[in-house]
Amino acid sequence: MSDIDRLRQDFCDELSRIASDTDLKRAHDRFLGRKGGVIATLMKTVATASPDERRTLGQSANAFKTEIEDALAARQAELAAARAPVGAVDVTLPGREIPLGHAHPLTIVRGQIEAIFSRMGYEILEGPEAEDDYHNFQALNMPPEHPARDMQDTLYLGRPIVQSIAPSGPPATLLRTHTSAMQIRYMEAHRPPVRIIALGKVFRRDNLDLTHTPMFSQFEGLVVGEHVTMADLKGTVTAFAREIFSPDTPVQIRPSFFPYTEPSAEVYIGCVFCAGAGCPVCKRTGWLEIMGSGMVHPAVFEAVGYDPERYTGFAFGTGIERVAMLKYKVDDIRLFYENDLRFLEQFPF
Ligand code: 2NL
Repeated sequence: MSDIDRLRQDFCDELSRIASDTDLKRAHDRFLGRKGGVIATLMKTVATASPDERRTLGQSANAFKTEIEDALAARQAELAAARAPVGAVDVTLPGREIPLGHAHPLTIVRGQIEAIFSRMGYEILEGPEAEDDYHNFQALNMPPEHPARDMQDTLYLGRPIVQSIAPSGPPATLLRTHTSAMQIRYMEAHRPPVRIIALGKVFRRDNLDLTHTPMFSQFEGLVVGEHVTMADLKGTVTAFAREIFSPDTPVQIRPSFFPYTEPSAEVYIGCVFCAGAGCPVCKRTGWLEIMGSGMVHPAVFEAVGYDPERYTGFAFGTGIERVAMLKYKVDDIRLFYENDLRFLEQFPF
């Protein structure tokens, strides 16, 4: 009899700890399990008791069993009542994080370039990637035999390079080697004043290395008016460099040569890696070239029907990758095209 009282106390403790269906099953198995359960074991003891004890003991054991069954059933009903209905929203759960995508680093830099020149009053141009020989080369003072054409190896579509040697027949189409053709087409269609920026992909027969890809992006600016000078060119490229890099970026221009500008100039900024102290990237010079520029060659104005006696203008151009590499200190241009998320996820910063 005292054994049953002890087991009842045990059961009461277990019952008070039931908080889930798993707890409920564990208690059920422990007390009502057919093999080795508390009640099953108790019943075996009853069977071995003396005949006069067996009756009362049996009654108590059966009563205890019913007690357990009722208590577990009641607890099960309580748990079911407390459970949220199927499909209910648990408003206490933390929210699920939604991973946000973001722009490619070249898209970010391109957007910044567009914003800077839009604020300066420039119109933004886009145009076809397939061009003809005339707009890509000839109108830019690069006639068929001009040695400057060797500066860029061109990707031709359809008809081969023979076109430039045999100018009769349909014009050769090619993948534009610079964004200048868009500016030529704009000048053909508009009278001065001109203040435009042309951006887009350009294509060259280059092999892949740390600084070259056969396709890259360029931006070019062009300003034409009646009193445009080299001072305007220097002020514009300086303002651009200080906006895209930092307000205290040192800027320098040096003489250069391009067939479509005279005079021509290269634009340099103080090395972003060593702040001008000299390092392997700037080859110990403290300066990095960021773009080409110059005063528009009179032959270009002639080609688009502008009077070179009346109008002057300046132009500049560079790779968007080059700007992005200097801005974000990226040492390999191929990273922009490999779609490696470990690289891409670092932008913007
Ligand atoms: C470059 C790119 C430059 C230009 C681009 C230009 C465009 C027209 C007329 C005159 Cl429509 N010039 N663009 C001028 C100078 C430099 O930089 O050739 N880098 C090697």
